[in-house]
Amino acid sequence: MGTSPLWDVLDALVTPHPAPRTKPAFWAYDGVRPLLIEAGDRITAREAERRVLILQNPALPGAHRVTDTLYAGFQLVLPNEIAPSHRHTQSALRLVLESDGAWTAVDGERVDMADFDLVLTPNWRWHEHGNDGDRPAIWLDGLDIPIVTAFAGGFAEHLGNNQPPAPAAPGDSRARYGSSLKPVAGTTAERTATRYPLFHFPYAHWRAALAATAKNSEADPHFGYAMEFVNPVDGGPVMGTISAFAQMIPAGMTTRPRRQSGSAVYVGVEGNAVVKVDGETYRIGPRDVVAVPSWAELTIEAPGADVVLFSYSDRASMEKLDLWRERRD
Ligand code: GTQ
Repeated sequence: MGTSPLWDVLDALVTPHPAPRTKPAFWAYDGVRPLLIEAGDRITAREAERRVLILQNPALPGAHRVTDTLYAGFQLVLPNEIAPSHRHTQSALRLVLESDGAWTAVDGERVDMADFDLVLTPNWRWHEHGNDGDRPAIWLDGLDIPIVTAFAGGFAEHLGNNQPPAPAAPGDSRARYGSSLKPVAGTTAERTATRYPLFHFPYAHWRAALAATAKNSEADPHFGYAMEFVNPVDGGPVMGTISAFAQMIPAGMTTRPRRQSGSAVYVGVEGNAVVKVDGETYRIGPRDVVAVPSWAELTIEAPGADVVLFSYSDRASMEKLDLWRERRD
């Protein structure tokens, strides 16, 4: 009567270490790009609302997840198109892969998207995307959809008859929050409507920070050089559920094996890396994507030139729930 014996399933339910349902996986950008361009012939951004090819983890096809907890997709916006404004409780980040004139507007504030810029659309912020350039714009969407689904916490609205957000000056939030400064608490310039006021992290800035750090310190054996993108308001993760990182592995280095209970998605930015995930070996160049499930053993080698990677993970969620652990071998 609506019950079942625990003893048959206890070992499967309470495991000695994480037992992810997804597995290590790889997507070559050159393989997916032609499909995305073909999708551009078949459906408009407005019809699709978001013209995206979802990265399906091969262990869970149709589950719309790249790892157990994370979603990833390649989004295409063609010249003169607009992906219309909506908002949802799912938090999203975009790593720009190709753009010459694409933009995202968050609560009415536009930012231009340049290659490898990180753009956030945090929980419940209105966002639309457009392309004022002459070439297709493509970026990787990283969302917490499986996390929000697990909590049945999804809400969404289309702009429809809602009042559009008042237009804000382009770059305004970066001016207020993007220079290691923030408006003094309780003054009128403070953005109190959001806990995540900064949503644009230009590649030129984060790349320079990584280069300067690498110049002035020794590479860490498990990371090379790794930096976390932070919310300037509190120094914490960039969004409530998702953490984001930039990493450089200097030429010739192989990182020591490492595991973390968080799952992650890595994206190639510069150079060519040999990435090993639980015994699977992937060669990843710029714009290629690798899924690293929870507790998979990860090493990264830079056999030729310096390697630069972007990654995002569920660490922000897991730390809040006291579930995050790592092991460095
Ligand atoms: O751009 O708002 O890949 O809402 C999936 C859901 C992108 C978006 C996705 C979304 C978006």
